[in-house]
Amino acid sequence: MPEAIHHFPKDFKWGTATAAHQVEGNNTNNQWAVWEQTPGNIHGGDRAGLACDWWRNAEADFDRMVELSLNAHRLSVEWSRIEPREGYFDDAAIDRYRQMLLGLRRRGIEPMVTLHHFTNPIWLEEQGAWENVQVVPKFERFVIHVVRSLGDLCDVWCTINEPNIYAVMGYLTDDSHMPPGRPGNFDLTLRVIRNMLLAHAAAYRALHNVQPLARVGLAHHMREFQPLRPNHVLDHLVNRLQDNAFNQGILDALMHGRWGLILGRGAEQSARAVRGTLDWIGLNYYSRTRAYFDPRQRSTLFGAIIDTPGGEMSDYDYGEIYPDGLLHCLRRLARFKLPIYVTENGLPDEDDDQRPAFIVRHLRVLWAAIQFNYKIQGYYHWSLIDNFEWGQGWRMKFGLYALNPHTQERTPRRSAFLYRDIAKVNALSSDIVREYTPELLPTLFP
Ligand code: IFM
Repeated sequence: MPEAIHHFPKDFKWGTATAAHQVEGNNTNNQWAVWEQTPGNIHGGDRAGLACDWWRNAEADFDRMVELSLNAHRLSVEWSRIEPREGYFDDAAIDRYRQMLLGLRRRGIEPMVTLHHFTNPIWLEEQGAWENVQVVPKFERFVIHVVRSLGDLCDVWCTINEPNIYAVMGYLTDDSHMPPGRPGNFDLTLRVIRNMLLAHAAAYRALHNVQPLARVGLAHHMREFQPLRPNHVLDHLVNRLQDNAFNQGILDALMHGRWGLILGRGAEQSARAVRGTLDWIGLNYYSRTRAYFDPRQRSTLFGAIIDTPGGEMSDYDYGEIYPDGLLHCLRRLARFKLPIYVTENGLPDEDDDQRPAFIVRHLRVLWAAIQFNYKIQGYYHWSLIDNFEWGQGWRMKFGLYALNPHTQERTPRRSAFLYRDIAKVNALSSDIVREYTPELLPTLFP
């Protein structure tokens, strides 16, 4: 049979994504380092510790990116290293990030730098961090310092990673896995998201003032929400509300400059400044969630969420594998008429028995979305290498490469070769599918 090929656009970015605290090692000056010390906060009592040792030698993993034929990488800078005390900026930290960015560029890998990915300097945490609107000028000052120091080496900036996850995991969910660990605070959750969006908007403007040609966006985590019981009117209603609070409210603020029905609850600041503050939009997509009506859940608008009963789950029930949801989310983002990056997509899968099909199925959906002329410019797989998965510690293995955190030894999983073969030819072909996921051939290339 002749080979059938789904080509991706010329100059498409094939990358991986990481975050500072999850890979750098020895980050001791942020709120996570404190949080990790309390028994019960992290699965198995794990700590980030040396992580993937990137502070000393990220370059060895940059070489691995080259081996995988990647041309992009999304990494984050650690605020608590760059501004360890309020108003004091550490040149040595900036120098290390300069080396990293140069290291990527010399290897032909375009860096995308995230400016906030879950971690706060301890001094900021002590001031209430994102609960306090005073964070906005503080973040802006930090961003100005970073772009002045690194702007010659980076054009693509991601201001904030997943405001909704940061807020929900820190302030809403009962089985809270994230600091400050204050579940059940719906109004505070909304306030934190709003402050993050206001800070994003201030950062957007600051970045452009310093670097007019900067391309600035934000990584929005979207889940596919569906009512648990398709014929249950109240499930539909709470599903809409949950989707609005988690997915759509942030998009409305960015597109229209208004908080909307739910995100606006108790808002003191206007959302007008947030409007139009994107040069691109990033999507972190992982899974589908079901919402249902539960009269006991007053604090979450009478909605509760679970995974689809009987759904195809990844390791440790991290989430349901649902590639079509990627298309649905991209469709919503396409309304911005802006370039879109899939800034994260992946799953925990230590033995790599699900990841090859996960990658192929999601990339097939991505290719289909491109055929609709959605302006998708790149895909960043989460992640290059197993890393410290926050409250889940080291047990969830998201890497194309397995890491032994004790010896720092890396071993490529089969998915690494699959992803390499796709990136190398900038296409998903029937030959690749036949080699790595033959079971998908009849459905993808009938
Ligand atoms: O590891 C995280 C990342 O920091 C943010 N997005 C989801 C990933 C996997 O859970």
